[in-house]
Amino acid sequence: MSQRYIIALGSNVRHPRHGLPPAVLRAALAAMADEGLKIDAASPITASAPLGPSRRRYANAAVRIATSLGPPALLALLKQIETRFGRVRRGARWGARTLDLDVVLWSGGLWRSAALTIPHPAFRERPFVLGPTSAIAPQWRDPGTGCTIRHLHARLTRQVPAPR
Ligand code: A4P
Ligand code: MG
Repeated sequence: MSQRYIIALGSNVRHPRHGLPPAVLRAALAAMADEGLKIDAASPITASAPLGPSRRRYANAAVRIATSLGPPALLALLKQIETRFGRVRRGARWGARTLDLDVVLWSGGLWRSAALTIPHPAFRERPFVLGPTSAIAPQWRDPGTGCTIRHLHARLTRQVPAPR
């Protein structure tokens, strides 16, 4: 259990069995625990407006986990869980994904391979990742910038004074 990670969870599609996105995230958390990941802390589930082309609102959350798995093995497990939650079949096409699990931070610091980049390249610009992460790991330092999560979150959400 020597590796620690922050995982961001997102969903904006209902699941035929689990129901609406917040319930999908709760079921995903249970699936992660079933797979042997130790959940040390879980943020509240928040609703957020979609970033990008989708029109449906998202449910987002973040969890702090402990595991003996290294980054590639953890990514494989998370992808397996994502697949189990399925892509919703819409007509002939595979539609939006029900569950997105991103590796945001790792206790080992930086990881860079073709399949996996840690910290997650976009997390510093995403309020729906930094908000939940700051609820469970405010003092964790981003190895990319040296800033704490609390600092990155404050910087992103700070109100810029209107020009006179
Ligand atoms: N990969 C590389 N680094 C990582 C990492 N740190 N964590 C690779 C997870 N995966 C990583 O991921 C594609 C490949 O990235 C993986 O197979 C892995 O090898 P993916 O999640 O299947 O697809 P993607 O390209 O990341 O597209 P995705 O997931 O649709 O985009 P994003 O960037 O993750 O954004 N708005 C709100 N409000 N809330 C959201 O949660 N999410 C998205 C999806 C868009 N808008 C949103 C939200
Ligand atoms: Mg993703």
